[in-house]
Amino acid sequence: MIKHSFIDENVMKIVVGRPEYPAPSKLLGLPIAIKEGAGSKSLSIEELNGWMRILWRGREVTKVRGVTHQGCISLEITVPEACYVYGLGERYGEMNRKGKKFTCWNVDQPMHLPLGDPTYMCIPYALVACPKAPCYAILIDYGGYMEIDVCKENKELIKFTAGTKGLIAYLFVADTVRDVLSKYIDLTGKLKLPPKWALGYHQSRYSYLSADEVLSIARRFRELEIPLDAIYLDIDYMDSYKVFTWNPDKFPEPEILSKTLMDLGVRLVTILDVGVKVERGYSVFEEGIKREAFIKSGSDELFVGYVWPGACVFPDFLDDGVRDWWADLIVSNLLSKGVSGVWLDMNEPAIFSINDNVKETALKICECLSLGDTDCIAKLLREAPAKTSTYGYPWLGKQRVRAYHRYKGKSVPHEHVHNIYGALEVIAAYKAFNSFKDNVRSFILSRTGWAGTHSLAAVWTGDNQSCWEHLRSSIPELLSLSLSGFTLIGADVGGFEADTTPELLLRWLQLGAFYPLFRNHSSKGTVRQEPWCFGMKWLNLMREAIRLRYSFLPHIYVSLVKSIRESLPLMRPLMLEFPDDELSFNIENEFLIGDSLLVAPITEPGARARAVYLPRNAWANFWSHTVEGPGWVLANSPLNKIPLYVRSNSAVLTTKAGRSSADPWDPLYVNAFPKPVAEAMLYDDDGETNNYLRGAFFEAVLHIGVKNDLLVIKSRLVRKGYAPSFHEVVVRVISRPRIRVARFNSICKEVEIVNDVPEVVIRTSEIISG
Ligand code: MIG
Repeated sequence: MIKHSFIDENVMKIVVGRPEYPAPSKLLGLPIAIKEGAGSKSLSIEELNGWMRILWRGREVTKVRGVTHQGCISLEITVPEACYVYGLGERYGEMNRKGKKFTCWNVDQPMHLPLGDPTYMCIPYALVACPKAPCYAILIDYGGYMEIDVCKENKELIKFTAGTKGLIAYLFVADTVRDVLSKYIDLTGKLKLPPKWALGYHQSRYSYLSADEVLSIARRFRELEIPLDAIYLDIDYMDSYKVFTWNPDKFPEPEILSKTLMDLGVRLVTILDVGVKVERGYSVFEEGIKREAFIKSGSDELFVGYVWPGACVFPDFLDDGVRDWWADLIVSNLLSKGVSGVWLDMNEPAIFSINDNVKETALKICECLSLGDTDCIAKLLREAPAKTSTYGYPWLGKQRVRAYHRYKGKSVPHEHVHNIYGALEVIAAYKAFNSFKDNVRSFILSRTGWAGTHSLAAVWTGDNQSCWEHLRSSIPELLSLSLSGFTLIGADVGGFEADTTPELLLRWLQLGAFYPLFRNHSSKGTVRQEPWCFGMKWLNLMREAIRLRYSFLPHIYVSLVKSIRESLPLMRPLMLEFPDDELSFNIENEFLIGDSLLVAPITEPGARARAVYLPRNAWANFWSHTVEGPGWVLANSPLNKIPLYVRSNSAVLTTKAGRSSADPWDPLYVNAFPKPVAEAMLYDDDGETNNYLRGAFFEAVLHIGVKNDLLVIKSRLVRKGYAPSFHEVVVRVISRPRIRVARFNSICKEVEIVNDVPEVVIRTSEIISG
């Protein structure tokens, strides 16, 4: 009933029952799927009354067993009472999942909160963080419908239940939660470094309706000197919502549009849906039929569902050949027209309806949606025949469907692979980028995925609303994604549905300035959310918020490079850095970017201050330069400020905001808080190609120490394979010590005191020459 083998020192594979369907790890080509057979000195197992006890260096970590019942199997794993359970992919509510039951079935989730379960991206993965070591994580290698009871039925048990005869699980064990997560990321896929522009500010709207409108938006950003790196085209750029087409009247010359934008320093990102319109003469449909590329509902019959274009068929991404075909379509219709990034939507897959008896409703839903009339959708859904769903909701995606994939000549029912459909599309998109220009970094934004999608794509949290609650809840939602291995993540800044207000948008821009992915997006029929829509006062404040992002770009980029090297996420819950401080396990309205910058956003209207928990450490307030913490402090936050803190013995890199991510970081400010010694990693590369993999990057480390009134800075050059964009490095000791004399590599340096902060200027050439 239960078998095991070791993957490496920290990881074991457990099989309960007899698995029937191809494992996602294989289908997705995750590193863990090909690593097998090694032994472990630290892990061992023992049998105990039908349980498999798992020991880490002789000490029990957890117990696992499989239980079958009525065509289902449950894999049960014990959790000590003192531990927290995080993860499960994208989820709403508190980060600690204990005491609740969840569903794994990727859907279009318009409910968002608080009862929104399941969500767009469910990953059957739980991270068990214990204040006292060891910690562990489990990934169930199954892509179908699953229910996860996290210590609800039994407070010391997680139960994964699926409608199949067997399950494969991977168990990751280590002394710290950081090591567990890092091991998990290593074995499910390390992130490929994205282009620098992916970290800039992105402007989106459902939809900018013509090439002229897009250009006027881009020009407005430049005129008003608001930095911008990308503009998104939502579904209306297509001809009748047919994928891989361009509307001949509104977007007649995509190459010219993308070229004109590029000249302004702005990239174009286009949406791509998965439904292919059933229409004779439409080449994507015709070609797909010839290739037998679509999901079937019976032996000859095609599976048909209703989405934007009306009746649609769906590419069968389980098949390699179909993925290659999709990749070719992305190349020839998007990338070769000058599109820089692709935005994969509706790939759960989300389908409005499949049943014939609700066909009419589905078509009406499409109509209401394209008019942006949400009340009409709500009404239709209320009135929709209840029969549309086996799993409880009329919203498709939760329906039990008669749909079949083809894998290695065999038919695989959709319900056993549903949750990896989007992840497979991401693989196709990645392939497109690689085959188009293999040395250029890719940018893929996907709404869904599975374990490992974090290595190839960014994800956003789907259709939130313009309300303070969704601003606030985006933080635990994103941190939960971080703890599930994702690094490039963001929520729609300003809120997607409903009407934003200037204060909400401003506070969201200040928060979004520290999301790894910073995108303003809003729906049809809602108040416009471009930064200039609320008058001069707000424009100035919003511009300042977006510039804040650009001044922190060096910190964000360099921290991203470090995070990738360490297989850790960029946006971190406090607990990941301060596991010895148990209060930090429950803090959900603050986070760290990298290991040194603490961000405490304002999440309420009218607030001009907030309580901030500063975990076990001293912190330098980035704005006032006072040294604070550990413990609770009151942070001032007038409308133009978001509370930020620099961790002791570390440094945060900033620069002057330019107009896009392509502007040089010159000078580069090293905001250090040595107590007594801070270390700063300096890094730069071309931001666009993969040449950094072959050594084309600059890297150096600064040691910044304070001894009485002496500031000692030492540099160590790690690599000079690229000429960095900064010529001058300004070291600022932001904890305001009294410094009179400074030395850089034993050369005397002048100290300038600016607002009580001692500053020392170093030429990059001095660092290079050592
Ligand atoms: O059913 O393409 O989450 O970002 O603007 C809605 C239109 C379809 C959902 C995405 C949203 C996008 C919208 N899409």
